[in-house]
Amino acid sequence: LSEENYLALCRKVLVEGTKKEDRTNTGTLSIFGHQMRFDLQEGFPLLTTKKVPFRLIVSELLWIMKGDTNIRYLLQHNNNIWNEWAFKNWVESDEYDGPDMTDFGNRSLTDATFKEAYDKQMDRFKQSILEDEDFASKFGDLGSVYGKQWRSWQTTRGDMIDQLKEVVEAIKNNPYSRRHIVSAWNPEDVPSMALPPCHTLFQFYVADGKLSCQLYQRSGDIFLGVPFNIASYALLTLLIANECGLEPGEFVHTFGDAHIYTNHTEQVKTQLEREPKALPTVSIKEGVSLFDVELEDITLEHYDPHPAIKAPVAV
Ligand code: UFP
Repeated sequence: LSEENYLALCRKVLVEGTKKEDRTNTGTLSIFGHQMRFDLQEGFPLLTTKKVPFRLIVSELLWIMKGDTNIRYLLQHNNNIWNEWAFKNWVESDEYDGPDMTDFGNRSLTDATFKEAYDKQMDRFKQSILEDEDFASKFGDLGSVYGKQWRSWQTTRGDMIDQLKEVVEAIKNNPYSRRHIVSAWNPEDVPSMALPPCHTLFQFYVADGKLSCQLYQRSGDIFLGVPFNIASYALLTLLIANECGLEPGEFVHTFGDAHIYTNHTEQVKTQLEREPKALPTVSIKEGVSLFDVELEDITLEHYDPHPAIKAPVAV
């Protein structure tokens, strides 16, 4: 079972990981350089040893594929995973008139009174993004995130490159090329980004009528981020294979710094005690094109995971 590859990574990092300080001051166990392979013919690699919320993965991926960088679309689909990054723009702006929100990520984890005030401001923020278009364009936009780099990479000539569209054309017209690459890492933008892309670059490969994808992830939060990331790139591979008339092959997941946050180790151990089950399947509505696909065109079937496991996010 390919889920074993993920569980093996967890075990390896618990045993061999080096204690390493990190940007978030949480502390991690970390290794450098690792690779997992998922055979997409075996099933869809959504972990079964804990429940992973598939609908959030789909709406985030479609958002990126549309080239959208504003959290409004995500909120309209009840997806809150990027909220904190936009919220930060607002609370640090002149327009913000609420209580002080400095270091809201850490404080909301440790201070219950602050958490209450934070939740209230966050609700206000979400409401304004959804109801007020001007507010949304001012504070909902995350700038040079994945949607921008995949669909409208800014060149020095002043025009844009649609990397996703170009790679799909290349897979169709010249499948055996060794240059099917999309890069999210734009060195010009990195210094001004709150969160430089974790998914630095990915490459496609066609052989025997199958499309494979390899991702280079520079930094992976093994417990919280990575299960999402596996499913997201597996889904991207399925969608592109479907568009190009190919069968899905493998998803190869390569890491730079793969780490378990020290406040996730108990959760990881709980997960490791569980027995993986058969993987679910994902089906895409017949005849729908890659650039028109909507949430309701993608269906997850036979997903019967162990229960979700909660853990604090390091911000
Ligand atoms: N992270 C992931 N996957 C993601 C994502 C973030 O694992 O898709 F957006 C984690 C990796 C790391 C943190 O723990 O978020 C980013 O911090 P840094 O930029 O310091 O690597």
